[in-house]
Amino acid sequence: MEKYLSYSQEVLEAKEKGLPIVALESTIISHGMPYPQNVQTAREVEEIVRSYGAVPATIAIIDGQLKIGLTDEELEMFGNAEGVAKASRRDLGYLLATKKLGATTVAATMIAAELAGIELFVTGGIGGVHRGAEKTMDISADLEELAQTNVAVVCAGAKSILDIGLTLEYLETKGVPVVGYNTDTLPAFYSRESEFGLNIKVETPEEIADMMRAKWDLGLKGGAVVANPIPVEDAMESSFINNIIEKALKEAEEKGIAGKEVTPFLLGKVKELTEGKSLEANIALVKNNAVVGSQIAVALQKNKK
Ligand code: PSU
Ligand code: MN
Repeated sequence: MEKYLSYSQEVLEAKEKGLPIVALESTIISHGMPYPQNVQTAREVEEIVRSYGAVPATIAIIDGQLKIGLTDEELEMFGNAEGVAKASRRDLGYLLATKKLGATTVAATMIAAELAGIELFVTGGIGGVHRGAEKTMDISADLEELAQTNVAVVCAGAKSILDIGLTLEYLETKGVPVVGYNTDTLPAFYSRESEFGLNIKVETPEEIADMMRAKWDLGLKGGAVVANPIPVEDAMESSFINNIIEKALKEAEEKGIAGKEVTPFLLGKVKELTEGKSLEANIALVKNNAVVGSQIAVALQKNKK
């Protein structure tokens, strides 16, 4: 297994010294944001992680290896490359064997993080149950991963390109805790609230670290969704953004978009229809998640015993 994993110098040292590490995904870089904002955001997020006393590990598939931590050159190359494959659980073996470039989704990043011994992962939004899934069966592999892989995922909730209610039902069935960070409802990514209440609300990073430790000490497999609302000053009006999402969904249906293309198509359409406003919100919420995630990683390192 070791031959498929490759650590950056910074992450290697962090592992040796027992420093807290924060995993970061790369689908958001290749499929979620345009160049050069993607690379710039990735760098800024890494800086935020460092400023909170943790070490960033951006994860991607390059040259037949799962890279745990990218160098500046790798990040620049990756963020600018054409035809990077979106890599979820099912794609890992193929992409490693063929040495193609792969951008790890939430599911694949969780797998890599667990293999690397990293307990915390920061992203923007998770995949989930798509609207109309009762017909299309489009349910993100992210949800199954959350049920079986031991990594806590900090996000800004789920976009309403998904069926948020069904996503929560699925997670409940699979025994995945969904924790509101200072919120009673699941945030809807661009906006701070949704109509869906949560069972667990916590106010400090330490509480999250302690609940994860208790869960894992019991041998209960899987991660958790830590839902951290977008900052007030960056949030978008929910009726405005939902209108746009409706338009994007309609166009996806008319064009017959299916499979792994659905999420990138919808994200791209939303960006286009908001004239870039959604991109600004997206960048702001990822940075905000990095702040909270780094603090949780520090607390997890402390309670590791
Ligand atoms: N949701 C977002 N932003 C994203 C994604 C989801 O708000 O960038 C990306 C993540 O990488 C996630 C993936 O893991 O899309 C889910 O894709 P799918 O629905 O095909 O499983
Ligand atoms: Mn899907």
